[in-house]
Amino acid sequence: MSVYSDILEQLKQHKLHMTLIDPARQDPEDSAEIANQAGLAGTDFIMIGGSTEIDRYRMDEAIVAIKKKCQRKVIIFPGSSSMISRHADAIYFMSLLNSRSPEFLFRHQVRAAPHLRRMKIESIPMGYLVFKPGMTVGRVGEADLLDNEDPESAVSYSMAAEMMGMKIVYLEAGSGSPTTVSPALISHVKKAISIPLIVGGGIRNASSAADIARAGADIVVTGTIVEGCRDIYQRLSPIVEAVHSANMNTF
Ligand code: 1GP
Repeated sequence: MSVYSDILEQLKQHKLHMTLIDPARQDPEDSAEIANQAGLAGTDFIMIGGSTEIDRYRMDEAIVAIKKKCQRKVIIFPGSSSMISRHADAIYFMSLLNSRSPEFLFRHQVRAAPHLRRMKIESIPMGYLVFKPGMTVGRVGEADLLDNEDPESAVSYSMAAEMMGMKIVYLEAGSGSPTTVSPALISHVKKAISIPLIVGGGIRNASSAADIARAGADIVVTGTIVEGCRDIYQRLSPIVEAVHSANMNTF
């Protein structure tokens, strides 16, 4: 089964939690231990990537190590065209739709496409939207940051993503953000599209994760909270549980 079909199948049962691991922040063995603990805590998929440029060799090392310790499927969340690996199960083939730069709209994708085709990696087309404060991805990705107070723009971008054939929309506040995308805005976007909606950035506890899932996020992503954390299982379990038990009112 393709990873995208697997996501859709699992979404019939409950909302999903994904754990983002940035391979630039620790060595491959530590990335693998994060994945192992996150899997035990019930996370549904591992996303690997980030805004710091790293090469294919480092991606390979991290993914091979993760797959030895964790049964979950690994999806690349690339920050550039060099962040690809044949060891991944899939890649979000994403366009940062509110970027001012053609690099992040389509040029990285053009550079990566022949390699991905050769490696036969499943590509999942994704519309990626970055909100204030945006953090590193907002700055590096040259984003015209979207605003929680402007749901109309977020809805228009999300509709455009779906109409262009993208299979997922991702609303991002930026890794490590002090705030999240607001539940009110998530609810507007969810009503406007019929493809799965991912939300991430700044989610640090079960209550925030539950609010975001209840508002309409089909998939909730956390990353920073497990970095450098001694008890990943205890930290993550309540968040995963909050997402899994959120009402299935929207999908
Ligand atoms: C970043 O949405 C993800 O791309 C996760 O954000 O690191 O703040 O959890 P955090």
